Amino acid sequence: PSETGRVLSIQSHTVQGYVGNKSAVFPLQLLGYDVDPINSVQFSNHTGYPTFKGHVLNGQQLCDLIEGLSENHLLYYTHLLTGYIGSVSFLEMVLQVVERLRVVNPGLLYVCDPVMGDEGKLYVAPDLVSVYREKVVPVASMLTPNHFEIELLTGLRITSESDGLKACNILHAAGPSKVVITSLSIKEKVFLIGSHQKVKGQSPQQFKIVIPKIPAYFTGSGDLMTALLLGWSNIYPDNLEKASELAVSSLQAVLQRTLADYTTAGFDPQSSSLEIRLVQSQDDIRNPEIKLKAESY
Ligand code: PXL
Repeated sequence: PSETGRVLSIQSHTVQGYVGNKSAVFPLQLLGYDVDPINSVQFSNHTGYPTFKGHVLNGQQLCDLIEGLSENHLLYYTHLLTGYIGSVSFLEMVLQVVERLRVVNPGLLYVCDPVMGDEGKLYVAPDLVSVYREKVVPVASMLTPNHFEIELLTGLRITSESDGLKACNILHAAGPSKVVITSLSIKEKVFLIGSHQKVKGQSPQQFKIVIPKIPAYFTGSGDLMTALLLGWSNIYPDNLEKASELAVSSLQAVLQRTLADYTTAGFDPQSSSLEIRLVQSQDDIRNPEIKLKAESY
């Protein structure tokens, strides 16, 4: 394993519960990273609850924080991590942050979860889609879209595994050397598909992991997954298969514990989305047992 790193994580903060930075910072710290969180929003709770209160950081306020770090020569990071972003102006400022971080460290890796929607439904402003496609994809080092998001990014309708692989190739040609489709639903099955283009212009190494379906809905699980993929793919930089096996195995352990805890408490796991049991799962994050294996294409 190579040395671990310094991560700037620009994501949501919720007072209660685990989404955004609340589900990414602690796992990365457990894996040995220094993590500096910038909270893109501070809300009482995630937006899936009946109500929420709080404040949104705007692009200028993000710029102010970066300026403060820069003035004190504190802008050296090995990784930038972003998840849900609510407006074009904030996303445009993130693009400027990528540029500034790469002036300080040209080798900075940008790990981007292009959060736009799920299961055919867009849950961000439609004008974000073209900014992700045209400006973010070209500067990202690793992308972690879901099924719907990679369709939006590539314009391909994906109904087979080979469509998924083709979509990864399109993204590689546009920028990122690592693409992980975190969930692809094909004929009642769910797959993770990973693709690592080790040399620009050459064909990527591609693999799948079959993912067991869990009968519940979890909020923040995607944010955790991207953080784990960053964490493990930096520890095993030439082995995206192994990094993905570790990340998926950890995530499954967290979700299984969450489901078991809610069920034990007499709660119907179908009735609303579940807050992940992150703190209780630290052994599964630090030291996951690989239960799900990758199959190469
Ligand atoms: O997990 C994505 C996410 C990020 N940020 C906020 C959210 C959610 C999901 O509900 O509410 C504020």
